[in-house]
Amino acid sequence: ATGKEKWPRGDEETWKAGLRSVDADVNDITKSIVHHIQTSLARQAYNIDNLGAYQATALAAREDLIINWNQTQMTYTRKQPKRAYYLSLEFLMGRTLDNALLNLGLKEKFETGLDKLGFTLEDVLDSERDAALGNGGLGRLAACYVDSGATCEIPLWGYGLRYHYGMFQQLIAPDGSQLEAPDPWLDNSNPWEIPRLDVTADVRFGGHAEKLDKGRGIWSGGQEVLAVAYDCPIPGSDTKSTNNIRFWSARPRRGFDLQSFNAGDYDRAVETSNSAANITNVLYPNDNHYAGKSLRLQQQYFWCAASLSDIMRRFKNTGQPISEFPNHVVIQLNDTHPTLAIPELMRILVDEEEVPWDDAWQIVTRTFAFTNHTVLPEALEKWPVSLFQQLLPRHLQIIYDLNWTFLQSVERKFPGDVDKMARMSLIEEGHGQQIRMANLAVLGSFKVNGVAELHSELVRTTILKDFVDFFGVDKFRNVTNGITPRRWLDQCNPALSNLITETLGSRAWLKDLYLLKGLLEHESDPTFQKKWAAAKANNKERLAKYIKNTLGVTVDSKAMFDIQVKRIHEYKRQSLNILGVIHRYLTIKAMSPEERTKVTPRVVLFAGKAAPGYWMAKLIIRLIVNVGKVINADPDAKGILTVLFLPDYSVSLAELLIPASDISEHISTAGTEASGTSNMKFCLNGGLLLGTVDGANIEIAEEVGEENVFFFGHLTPAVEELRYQHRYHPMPVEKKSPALAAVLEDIMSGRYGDASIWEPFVNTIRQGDYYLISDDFDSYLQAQKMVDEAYTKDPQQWIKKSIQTTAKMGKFSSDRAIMTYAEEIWNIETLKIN
Ligand code: B1H
Repeated sequence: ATGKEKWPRGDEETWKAGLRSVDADVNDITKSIVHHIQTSLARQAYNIDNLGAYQATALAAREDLIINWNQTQMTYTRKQPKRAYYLSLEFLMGRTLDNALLNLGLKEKFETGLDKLGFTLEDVLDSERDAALGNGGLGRLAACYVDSGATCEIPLWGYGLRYHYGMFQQLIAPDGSQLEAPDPWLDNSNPWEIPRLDVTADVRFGGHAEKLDKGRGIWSGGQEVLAVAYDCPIPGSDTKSTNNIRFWSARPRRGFDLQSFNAGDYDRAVETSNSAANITNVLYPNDNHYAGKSLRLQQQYFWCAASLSDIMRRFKNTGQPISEFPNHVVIQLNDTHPTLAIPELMRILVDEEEVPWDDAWQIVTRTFAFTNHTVLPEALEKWPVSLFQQLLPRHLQIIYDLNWTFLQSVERKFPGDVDKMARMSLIEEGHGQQIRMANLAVLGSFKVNGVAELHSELVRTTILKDFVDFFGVDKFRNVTNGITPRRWLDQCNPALSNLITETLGSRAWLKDLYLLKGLLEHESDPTFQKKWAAAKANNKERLAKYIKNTLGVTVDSKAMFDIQVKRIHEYKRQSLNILGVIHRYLTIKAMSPEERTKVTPRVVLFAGKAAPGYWMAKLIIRLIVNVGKVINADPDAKGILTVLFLPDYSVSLAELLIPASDISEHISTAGTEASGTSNMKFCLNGGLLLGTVDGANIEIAEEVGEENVFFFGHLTPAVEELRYQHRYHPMPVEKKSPALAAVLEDIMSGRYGDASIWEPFVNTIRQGDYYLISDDFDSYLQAQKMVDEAYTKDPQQWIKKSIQTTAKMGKFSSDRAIMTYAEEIWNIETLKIN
């Protein structure tokens, strides 16, 4: 017991004593917190709850951020460096307070200050809601990149949308199904945003477009929506450099449609105003999947148009001629979602700035760079031409004109290759034409990159091969993803971070992650090994406590923690994991009590959301939950196998789970996971990796040594051939993998609920098996066996592997990634803020 069970106390005496602290800095902090409670929150000083204390603490910390923010922006304005803009429809920020305090170097002082006022920092930090304006890896990557941009002192701003509702909250029904509830994250107000009600942009939708001479046009009529800016300061670590994400919020242009209002049609007037505000209402919850909704296209244009108008205004303030634009501005497109920025900049230059068409295209194609994040065909964005005609008629004209010139140049380079022309065209013909956003993004960008070596190679040789032939290979690069070690080690794993700092003698490794190599000197030191193991044990106990509090389940924190957390998707193969779990269960059931004592105890943890419309993914969740129920209730498995699905995966839950893993699973079908970034997070925290030869797993193995990872499964080049065989020469599962056949039979026996529930899932494997579960199953079991053996037979060797893994993860800092963008793509320099 800490003696703080009855906190927050917040009684008058504690507070008054707190305000008389001897440390002047701490005194300033307590004063500021109390000041914000009384004036900003308008609440009485005593008997404040943790939420109130959090809000006041955030407002106090925010002042330091804003001072640095102002200093940074002033320096940019004065020195006019080239700036980079990261356009992302998703920023999966998670919580901010802990990160802000750490980056400002004020965490300990705030902890003391809060303590003096009767609060624990831990409870206060826990009162913050996650900002979940993203789906998964792509959105979290954007958050890591702005962190690194500020830390590396790069003039980098993010542009996004201020959704009123973030990623839905996931609930698990009694029958194991996923339920979704809205995430009204702004309900308690957001202390980290600064409304800029004076920073606005008009965005037009609909109306009609007329062509003038020389490629110029006029777009008029339709409906105008107002974009209002909300700024979110992004502090660097141990630097004053503080960058910005500008989030746009939609407001009706005039509040009401005055004509209808005066005509007495109040309902209709309010309706238009509602439809405008709808644009930034909610984040689309699809990961790696294109849904083609009109409102989504409106979100994309609204955000691109507002951001470009803002960027253009800032550029014009420099007084430079428009031809200088690409020397001052570079725009990184986070996937194809912001591709409309390309025709929009063209429209601004040609129609509004009266730049000749060819000169305008020169400017555009020196401004944009494009990151592709997936090769899955179902994720490629293609918008119906009819929808463009209705919402963005002028952009449609521009795209047609660009396509006309482009296809002529393709014809000149590859005369008579009509198939190539058809594949490369910006327009897909068919029942109703569609605009191919990836083709447009490639055409309008000077560099295109994938997010891991294998993925970039697949981009060059498969989905964008024609474009490589046309533009030359130099345009197509790789920038392997990275993660910020501040949040993903220092903040989420204080036990390990402190041990590393103590061992290396400074915190410099947090800004130069290759310094972790210094840990290798100590890998064989038994005292160090013991401390290393103790940190992991501590994190496992912390997670076990959370599981007890939320699910009421006791897990043995001495067991091996085997974790798979990510969006639920067939290509990520949570199915393979749960089928393997059933195999393990059947094996245990077949054992004698004597044999069971020799089994390595395991806790298998799953978490992740399924897109609400992705039926099969939701069925897989249901299977995991129900398999867990049966196993956890079976005395035969007691103490050796526990299986849990933790609901409502989030950044904050990741921060709890990742430091607690002994082994984590990254087991996508080869060639499908572009990179993965949680694989990096687990390994940085000393968890070992069990995975396929896919995405960034490959580069992780290169760095930490293949002897430290557990690889299995077919390789990328085999996938196509296997799929062909499934189609034309199918082999029964019974023949291919008797082990898998037994598992499928067990599922269909009704043990986990009626067979009719699971039949559609089992059929995906028996018929077609697109994700190659049956091909990889035996190899997966083999790898799992090696994991068991390595963990049990030589625990000391396992600790050594864990140390080596962390020590060799230097490459995967997002600082390295962002510096690669700066140097190799953006041609931009760092700028020290004094
Ligand atoms: C990734 C997406 C994605 N790739 C469409 N593609 C979306 C596509 O809302 N949409 O329409 C949302 C997300 N997300 C992920 O990006 C990859 O699957 C990961 O492998 C990769 O690590 C991550 C970051 O590059």
